[in-house]
Amino acid sequence: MMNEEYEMKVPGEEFKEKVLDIYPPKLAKRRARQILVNKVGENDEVPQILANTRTAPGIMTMRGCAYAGCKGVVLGPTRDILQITHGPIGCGFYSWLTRRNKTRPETLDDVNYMPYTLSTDLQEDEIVFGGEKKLMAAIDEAVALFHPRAIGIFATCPVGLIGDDVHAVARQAEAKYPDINIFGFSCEGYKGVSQSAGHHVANNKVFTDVVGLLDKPKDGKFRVNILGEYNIGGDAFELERVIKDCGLTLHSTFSGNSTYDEFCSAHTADLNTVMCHRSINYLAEMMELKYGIPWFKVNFVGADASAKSLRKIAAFFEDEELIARTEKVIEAEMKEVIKVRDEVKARCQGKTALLFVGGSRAHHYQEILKEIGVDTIAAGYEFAHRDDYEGRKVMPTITVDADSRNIEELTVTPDETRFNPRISDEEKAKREAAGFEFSDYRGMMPEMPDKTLVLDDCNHYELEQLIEYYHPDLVCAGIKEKYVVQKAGIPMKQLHSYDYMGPFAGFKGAINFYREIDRLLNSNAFKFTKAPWDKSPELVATYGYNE
Ligand code: CFM
Repeated sequence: MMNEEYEMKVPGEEFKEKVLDIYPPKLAKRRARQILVNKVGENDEVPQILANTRTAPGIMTMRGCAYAGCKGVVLGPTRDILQITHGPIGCGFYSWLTRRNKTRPETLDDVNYMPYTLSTDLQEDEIVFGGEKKLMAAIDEAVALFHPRAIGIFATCPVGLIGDDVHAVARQAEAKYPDINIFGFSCEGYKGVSQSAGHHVANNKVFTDVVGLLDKPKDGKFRVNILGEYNIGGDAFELERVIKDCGLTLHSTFSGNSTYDEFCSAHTADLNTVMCHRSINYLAEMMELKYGIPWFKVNFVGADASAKSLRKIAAFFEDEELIARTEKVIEAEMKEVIKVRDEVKARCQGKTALLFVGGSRAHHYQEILKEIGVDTIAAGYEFAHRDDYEGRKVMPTITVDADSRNIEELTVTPDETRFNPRISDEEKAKREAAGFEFSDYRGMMPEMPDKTLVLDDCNHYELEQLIEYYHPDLVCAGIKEKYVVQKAGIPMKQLHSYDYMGPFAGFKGAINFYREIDRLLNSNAFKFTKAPWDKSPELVATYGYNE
């Protein structure tokens, strides 16, 4: 007799049932809305996912905190804004370059604060009696040592809990040092459910206190900003090279290899291209409203995606010479890419991967893996919102809850003197009708095959279950996952810091990535690993929880 139940079940559904089984009923019900078997409709409709909500206490989440999203992610890669962490020393120390965001000052005399980490090193005394004085003293000390032009102050959890006001201290400090732009970020770790809240806090402050301070455009006919590119492992260096070759001027990168002046004058560029929409779509949107700069989504992970993005930028400017030059660059770069790709693909074709990364890479890296024949069978974001999964078009239908209401939504109006729409509404509408997409992104799920598994805020228990169930050839995630995966005998690539490698963006980056994945997939090293649980018995327990 046929086992009907078995015959009917899609593997993803079966996995989901199995994994939810261990949770208490209430949590299982919630997780059931965060673990989905993908299904894409004709117009990109996908199942609705529950995202950007609190992780259940006790779960070993892969997420980080709002402070990490603000200080570590968005502001961290600028080299000449002096950044002071107001809090215990650990917060500053662990946000100090572990993400491998690089920078390259133009001359040896140029300011670079990135090799330093500055913290107020809060102690019990300040937790009891307040830390504002210590913060002011830290600013005095930093000014005397470094003479910076701009200082950012970042609040951590305890600072918020005891009620220190980083903004008030910033104002006092500015009165004392009128030549220095001093601004605070309310990015206490608990401010939101993940890093994502910190991105938004950072975007708001950079927009109100930095962008627009310097009306000085860079030279060049086609001036482009890249938003959401953080120069991990040198990604921005590779993009700078290619963009220059095409004949474009890179005005400002937010924030890989960037400077304060580039932020201040970013509003003078002709176009905003958005790489990681999750972390910075707010700034793109606000700059369009205030200054009239249009934006669209690009992706420089993968050689084909890079070529597509460059073509889109060239098409935007409608300049024959630029278009021809861009095509030439793509043609020249793709020669080596295709050579390596073919060689690597022959060895990697048909392998499978699981991808769990922040808020855009779990999507972007599926494309580059596909280029060498590696299929992503399950993927998820740590902290993305529904639009990152389902497409920007669902944004108006996203419910705002108490946690997201925590973050200020700025009301932005056109700048009285500097609002200058780079293209008129009619022109924009005309181009959109012809298929050119502005202010949009498609989301991860519409680009994943049916029956693949999508998990929001995947945790360590679920990752272990996934490995056991799917036996993937490769897992891509972060440092907290790395050693568990390797102990299971599976190669693991960190897609946050790239471990020790990079760049992975652009054409040369794609070649680096193909080669790295080839080495990981086709070396037997991890199969020889004996995990501790293979050597000694594992303790098993069940929740003593009853509804
Ligand atoms: Fe954007 Fe990022 Fe990402 Fe992100 Fe990040 Fe990162 Fe990331 Mo780690 S900004 S959302 S908060 S692409 S640090 S460079 S790798 S989780 S997927």
